[in-house]
Amino acid sequence: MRFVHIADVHLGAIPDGNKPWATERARELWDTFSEVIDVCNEKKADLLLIAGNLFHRQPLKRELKEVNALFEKLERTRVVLMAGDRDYLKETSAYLDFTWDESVHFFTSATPEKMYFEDLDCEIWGMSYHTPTITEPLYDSIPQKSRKEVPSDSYRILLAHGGEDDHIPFRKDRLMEKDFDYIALGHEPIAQMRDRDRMAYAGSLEPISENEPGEHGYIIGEITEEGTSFELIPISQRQYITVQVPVVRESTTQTLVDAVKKIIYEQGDQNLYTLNLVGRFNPQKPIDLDELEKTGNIVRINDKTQAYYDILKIAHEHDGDLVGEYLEALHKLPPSPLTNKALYYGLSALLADQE
Ligand SMILES: [Mn+2]
Repeated sequence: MRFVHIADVHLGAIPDGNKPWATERARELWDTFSEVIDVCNEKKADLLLIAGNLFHRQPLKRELKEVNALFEKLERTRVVLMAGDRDYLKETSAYLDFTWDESVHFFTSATPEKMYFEDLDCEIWGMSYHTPTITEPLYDSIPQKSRKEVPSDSYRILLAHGGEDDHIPFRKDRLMEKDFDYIALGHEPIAQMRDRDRMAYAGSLEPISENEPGEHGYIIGEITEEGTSFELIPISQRQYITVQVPVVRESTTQTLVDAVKKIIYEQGDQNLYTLNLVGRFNPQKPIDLDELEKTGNIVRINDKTQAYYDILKIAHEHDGDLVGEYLEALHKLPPSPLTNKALYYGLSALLADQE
């Protein structure tokens, strides 16, 4: 039996809402989800498991219709889905009175229940969030596979979301003891998997913030008599990448713009970048961060630079005045990172004062 597992698709989100690429990103979430539907057909998947947060917020009826139209394209794949902490089933949720295509199976219960698919000889356990937080360890109540059940060799899958204090805490090893052939998890934004666990967090399908670096995609797997195997297939259209940009005394805004352009060229101009500026800048050549930000898809610039000062030259020029005395006082202290910080921060304050 072949399955595709996704989670945290976050349809309806507008990632980096104040950035020029936000609208495009919002659309890309839909496009990539649509690609997963094509993958299910190409790979002849039996199951598409969606482990919560298909939507980033309460879905609109029109959005459910759009999703359902995509599900209708599935040739043989059955969809099994649940509501997560973001698209939880509140009383007015559009999920509740929506009529899905017959290929779609939605867990609406607020506690774990099971579905059985006879043709696949597979039982699937799941539930939906009815509130944005759930502190009870609800998955603990799932019984172990009954040895008396006939056929006892049927496959067993769990579709689950959370795993931390406010979102249904559970211990992975305890869940594994319940004889699942695969546990399809959602909630963690970055994919996590260990083969021997037969469980995985798919991670968000497309990353929606700089806190979700690295590759994103869907998990494809197979359950056979021999066991379960699965892997993450990256499919996201963009990645968040953090780069260190060294700043030296000779650096100017233009040399940094050129350096960043090169990095973006090498690592992909579709990607979204956080720049960490490190090193020492020349106070005579301050870096124009606004100009640097225009270089590409820059999410954020963290300026961790310090001013560069020619200490000997300044000491000579300021012999006898306040700046000179400050340098002399610090010179008497044992060298340490703290002294060094005091030297640069103090100097920059005193020199600025003199201008
Ligand atoms: Mn979540």
